[in-house]
Amino acid sequence: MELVERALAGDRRALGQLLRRVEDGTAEGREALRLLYPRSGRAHVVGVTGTPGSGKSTLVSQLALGLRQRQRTVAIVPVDPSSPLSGGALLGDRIRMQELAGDPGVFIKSMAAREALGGLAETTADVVAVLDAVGHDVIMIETVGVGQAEVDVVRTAHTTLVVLVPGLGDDIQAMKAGLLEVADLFVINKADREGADTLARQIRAMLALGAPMDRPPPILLTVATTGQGVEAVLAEIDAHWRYLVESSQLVRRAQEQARRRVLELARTALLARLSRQLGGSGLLEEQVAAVAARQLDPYTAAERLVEAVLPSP
Ligand SMILES: Nc1nc2c(ncn2[C@@H]2O[C@H](COP(=O)(O)OP(=O)(O)OP(=O)(O)O)[C@@H](O)[C@H]2O)c(=O)[nH]1
Ligand SMILES: [Mg+2]
Repeated sequence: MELVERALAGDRRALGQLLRRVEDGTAEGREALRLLYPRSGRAHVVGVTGTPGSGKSTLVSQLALGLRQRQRTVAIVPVDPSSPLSGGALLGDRIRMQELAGDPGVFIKSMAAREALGGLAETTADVVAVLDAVGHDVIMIETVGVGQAEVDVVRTAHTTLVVLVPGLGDDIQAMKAGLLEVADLFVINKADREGADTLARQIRAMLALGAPMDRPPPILLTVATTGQGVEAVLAEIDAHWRYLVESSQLVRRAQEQARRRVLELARTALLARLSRQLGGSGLLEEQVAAVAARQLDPYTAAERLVEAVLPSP
C-alpha cells in the first residue's frame, strides 16, 4: 500500500492521511493497520489526564521538548471527546505547541470527537499503533479526565500521569471519580500557586487508604509554564517503563489488552453477522414486539435470536 510505504519512509503528509483513514475505519485504514500492526509495540505510550485547565497541554509540550533533547521522537495525541467541535481547547494547544511544530521529530495528531464506530478508546488505540509502527519512541495521549470514555482512553497507555492543581476541591472529586486508580504518577502542576504541598499530603493520605500497591505512584510538583520540575517527571516516566519491563507487567498488560480487544471485536463482528442473517426474516421485530408488550422476557428473546443464527450443538 503506497500510503503505508510513504508513511514508513517518513512522509508526514502521508502519515496524516493514513491516520485519518484509520480513524474513519475505512477499508484502506483496516488494510494499513493489518500491514503496520506487526511493526508496532516498541513505543512507550504515556497517558496524560487530569482536571480541565490543569496545564496538561503545557506539560505535554515541555515533556516533548525534554524528550527531543534526549534525541527521542515524539507523537502527541490530544483527545477531546467532550466538545463535539473540539475547537477552542485544541486550537489553544496548537498555538502553545508551536515551538514543537517545526520539528520533524514531533508529530501531532488530534482525535476529533465523533461517533467513532469502535469507540474512542479503540480508535485511539489504532491511531497509536500506527504512530508506534512508523517509529515514534514516545506517544503521549492527552485527555481531560472527566468521563469514563477518557478513563478508557488512558487505560490503553503504559504509563498514566494524572495532573492536578492546588486549591481546587474539584481535584479530590476527580480522584474519587476514578483518576486515583489509573495514576502511575501524580503531577501537581501550577506549584507556583499556594497549596501544592497540602494537595500532595491529601493524595498521599488517600493512597494510604487504598489497597497496598506494588509501586505507589510518585507525586511530583511542576510549574509547566517555566519547565520547573519537568526533568523529574521525565525521569519518573522512564523509571516507570523500566519497572514495567523488569516486573514483566509490560508483557502481561499487552496480553490483557490484546484479549480485551480481540473479544470486543469478535463481539461486534458477531452482532453484525446476527443482524445480517436475521435481516428481513422479521424474527428480530417479532421478539422486540413481544418483549415490549411484556409477553416475553428479554433474556428468552435474545436467546431465540442467537439460537436462530447459531443453533447450539
Ligand atoms: N500559574 C501557572 N499557570 C499554568 C501552569 N501550567 C499551565 N498554566 C496555565 O494554565 C492554563 C491552562 O493550561 P493548559 O496547558 O491549556 O491546560 P490543559 O489542562 O491542557 O487544559 P484543557 O486541555 O483545556 O483541559 C494556561 O493559561 C497555561 O498557561 C503553571 O504551572 N502555573
Ligand atoms: Mg489541553
